[in-house]
Amino acid sequence: MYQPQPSDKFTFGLWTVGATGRDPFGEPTRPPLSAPYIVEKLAQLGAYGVNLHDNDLVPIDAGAGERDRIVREFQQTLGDHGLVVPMATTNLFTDPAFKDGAFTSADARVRAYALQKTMRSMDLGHELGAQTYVFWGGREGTEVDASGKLLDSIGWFRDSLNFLAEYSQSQGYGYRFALEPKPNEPRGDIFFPTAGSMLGFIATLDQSELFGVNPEFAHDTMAGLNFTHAVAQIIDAGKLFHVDLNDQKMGRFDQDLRFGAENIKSAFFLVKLLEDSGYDGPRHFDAHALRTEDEVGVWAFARGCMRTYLILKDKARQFDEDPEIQAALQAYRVEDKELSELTRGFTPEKARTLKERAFDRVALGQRGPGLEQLDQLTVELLLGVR
Ligand code: 3MF
Ligand code: MG
Ligand code: MG
Ligand code: MG
Repeated sequence: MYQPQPSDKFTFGLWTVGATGRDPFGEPTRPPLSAPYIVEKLAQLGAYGVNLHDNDLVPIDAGAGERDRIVREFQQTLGDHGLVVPMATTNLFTDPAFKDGAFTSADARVRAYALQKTMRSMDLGHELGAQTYVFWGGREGTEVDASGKLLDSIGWFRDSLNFLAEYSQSQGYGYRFALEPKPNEPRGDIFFPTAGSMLGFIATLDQSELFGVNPEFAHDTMAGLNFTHAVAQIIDAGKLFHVDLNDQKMGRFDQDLRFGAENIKSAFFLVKLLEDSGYDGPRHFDAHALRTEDEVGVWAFARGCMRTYLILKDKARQFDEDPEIQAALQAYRVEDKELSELTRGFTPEKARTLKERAFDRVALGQRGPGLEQLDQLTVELLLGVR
C-alpha cells in the first residue's frame, strides 16, 4: 500500500536528494552523491523522473569533451533505470557572477552571460528529453533599491524571456516555460514574489501562451500566504505548468521540508485540488533531508514525500466517498437556479429584475453554513478515525 509507481509521476531534483546539508552557518554534514547513483536509488524507490540545473550535472568549468562524457554516462543510467528528465533549469544563482542578478543585473555583460548560459542549459535539457524549462530568479532582486533599476529590471527580464522563447522555437525544442515565484532568500527582495505577480508579468510577454507558473509550497508559506489558494488561481488561469512540493513553517527561513511534514491539512487540500483539477504534470519534490541526517535519512525523506502524497490522495478519495462529509458539503451550498441565471451574463432586463428583487437580508445573515462540523469531519478523516 502507498508504494510509489512511475505512473504517479513523482520527480526529485538532483539538488534535492543530493543536498549535502550545507547551510549559511555550517559545513556539509553528508558526502555528495553522484548523479547516476541518485538515478539508481530514485528508480528503486518508484520515482518517475529526475530534474536538474545545468551545474547539478555538468560542472560550470567543464570543457566540451568532459561535458559530453558526463551527459552520455547520465543518459545511459537514465535508460538503464527507466527514469526520465521532464524538467530542466539553469543555475543562475550560485556563481559570484550572478551576485546582483542574472537577467536583471545592472551589468550588461552579466545579462549576456546569463542568456548564453541558459541557452546552453536549454540545449542540455533538450538532449535529456526535458519538455518543461523552469526559471527561478533566485538572484533577480535587490537589497538596495537606491540602485534605481526597478523598472529597467522588469524590462531586462522580459527581453531575456522573449529571446529564450524564440531560441527554443528556432531550435525546435518546443519547451513550455514555468516561472517560479519566491518572495525572498537569497535576495532581500526577489522580483515577482508571488504567483499573482508572476501571472501579471506573464501576460506582458510576447508569446505568453508558452509561459506558465511553477509555484512552490514553501515560497508562499514563507510569506504567510495560503499556497493552495495560489495554486487555484494558477489553475484557473490555465498556467499550472509544473509544481514544487515541500513544506515550511510560516515566516521562517527557507526550510524545504519533507512534503507534509509540517502543514498536513494544507498539504491535504493541495493534493485534493491537484487531483480534482486533472493536473497531469510531474509532482516534483523540491525539498531536502534535514541537516541532521545521513544517507539513510535522505532515502527515508524521499520515500516519505511520495508516501505522504499517496496517503493524502487516498484521503481525498475517502473525502469524496464519505456520506456525512458529502451531506455537509451539500448543505453548505445553497443553489437557486433562477438567481444563478439572473446573476450570470449581463442584460439590462436582468439588471432591472435584480434591482427590484426583495431579499430577506436578516435571514441571509442568520444562516449557519455548518463549516465547524465539516472541518471537524475533515480533521477526523485525516487523523484516521473515520
Ligand atoms: C529555491 C528553489 C529552487 C528552484 C530551482 C528551479 C534550488 O528556493 O525553489 O531550487 O526550485 O532553481 O526549479
Ligand atoms: Mg524553494
Ligand atoms: Mg529552497
Ligand atoms: Mg523550487
